[in-house]
Amino acid sequence: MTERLPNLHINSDRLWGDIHATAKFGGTPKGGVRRLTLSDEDQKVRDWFRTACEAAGCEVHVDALGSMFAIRPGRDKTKLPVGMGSHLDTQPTGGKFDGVLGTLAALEVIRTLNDAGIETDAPICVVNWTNEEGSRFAPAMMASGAYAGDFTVDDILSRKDADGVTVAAALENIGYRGGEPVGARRLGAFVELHIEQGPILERESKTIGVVERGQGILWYDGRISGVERHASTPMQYRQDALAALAEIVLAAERIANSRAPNAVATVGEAVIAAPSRNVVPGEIAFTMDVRSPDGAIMTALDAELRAAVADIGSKRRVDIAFDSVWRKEPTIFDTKVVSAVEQATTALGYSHRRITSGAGHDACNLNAVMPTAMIFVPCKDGLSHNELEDATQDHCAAGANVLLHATLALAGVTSAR
Ligand code: HGY
Ligand code: MN
Ligand code: MN
Repeated sequence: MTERLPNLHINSDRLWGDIHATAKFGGTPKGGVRRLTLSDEDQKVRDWFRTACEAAGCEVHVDALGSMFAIRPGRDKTKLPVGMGSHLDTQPTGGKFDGVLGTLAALEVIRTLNDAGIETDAPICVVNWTNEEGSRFAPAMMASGAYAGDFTVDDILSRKDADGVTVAAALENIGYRGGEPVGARRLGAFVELHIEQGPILERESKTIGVVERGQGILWYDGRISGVERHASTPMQYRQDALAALAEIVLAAERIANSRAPNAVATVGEAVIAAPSRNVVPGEIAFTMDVRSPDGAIMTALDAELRAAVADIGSKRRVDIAFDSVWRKEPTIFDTKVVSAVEQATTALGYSHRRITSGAGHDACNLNAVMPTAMIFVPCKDGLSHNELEDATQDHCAAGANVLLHATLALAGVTSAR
C-alpha cells in the first residue's frame, strides 16, 4: 500500500449502488442480467459508463472494436497509463458481478482519487473490453485478444452471430465502432478485479485471491450428419445424430474426469437442424469448451477427444466434423504486478491466498503485451454464468480497495490533499 495513504478506502456504498444500478440494463425476473455484447442493453450500459467516466473527469476513447478507454491524467504525461477494468457484457443467463465488478470498481478507484485530491505520477486508464463472454460472437475475450495481436481486426469484425449479424454491423448499430486503432492505446500495466467464479475462496473463508495463473482454453465447433428418418424406423437401421452427440458428451466427461482436477470439458450448445418429435435427428451443430492449467494436458485432451469422436462416428455411421476454433494457452501473470496485488492485500489486512483462475479473462490476453495480474473475491457457492450469481458488498469493497492500492503502487503518487 502507498505508505502516505494508509487509510484511503473506496466508497463501498457508491460502488454497490453502481453495481445494482447497471444491473437494470438487461435485468431478468430471476435477478440476473442478460446483456449480450453489442446488444441494445449493452449500448445502454456503455452510455451509462461513458457518462459516469466523463463525470469523474476522464476522457473516453473508443477503439475500432468498441473497447472503451477512460483516461485520468497523471503528472507525467510521458508515462504509459496504468490500466484497470474488465467487461460489461454478460452471458444469456448472466449475473450482476461477472465483469461488472471489475469495471465499476476501476471507476470507483478514479472517484476515490478525485475525492482525496490525489494526483498520480502515471495516468490511469479504466477499460471496458468488448465481448469478453464470447457467447454471441466467438471467441471469448475477443477484443482484448485482438488488442494483444492474437487476431486481426478484420477477422474479428467479420465474425457472425447465430443470426448472421457481423461484429462490424453490431458495433455500427449501437454506435460504438470507434475510430481508434486497436492496440494503439498502450498501457504500462493492467490489473483486473473479478469474482472467482469458483468455490475455493468461499470454502477457505478467504477475502482475496491473488491470481498468479489462468487456465488454458480449447474451443471446438462440431457438426454431426446422420439421416433424418421416421420415428418408427427399427433401431438397427438408424444413423441418429443426437444419440451420437450423447455419446460425445459422455466421452468428453470421461476424458476430463480421467485428468481431474487438471481438465474440464463442457458441451454448452447443441442445435438440432429440424427438430420434430417423430423424426430421428439427422443433423446437429454443437460446441465444446475444454480447459486445463497445463498446455501439454490440453494437447493430450485434444488428441483423446478427436479419437473418441472418430470412433463414435464410425460406430454410428454418422459424419462428424469437429473443428478447433480457438486455443488460448495457460497464463502465468507478471510477478511484479502479482506482488503489487499481494502487498496491497497484506497492507489492507485482508485474508488471502494465491490462486489459479479457472475462467478466462481479458487480463489473460493482456498479459502477453503488458505486465498484468488479477484480484479475485468470493462469489456465493462459487456460482457464476447463472442468474443467481451473488457476492457480498464487503467482499466487493475489499477487492476494490486492493485494486486502488495496487494501482497506486504501480502508478506512483505525486501529491495528495
Ligand atoms: O469463458 C470464460 O472463461 C469467460 O467467462 N468468458
Ligand atoms: Mn468475466
Ligand atoms: Mn463470464
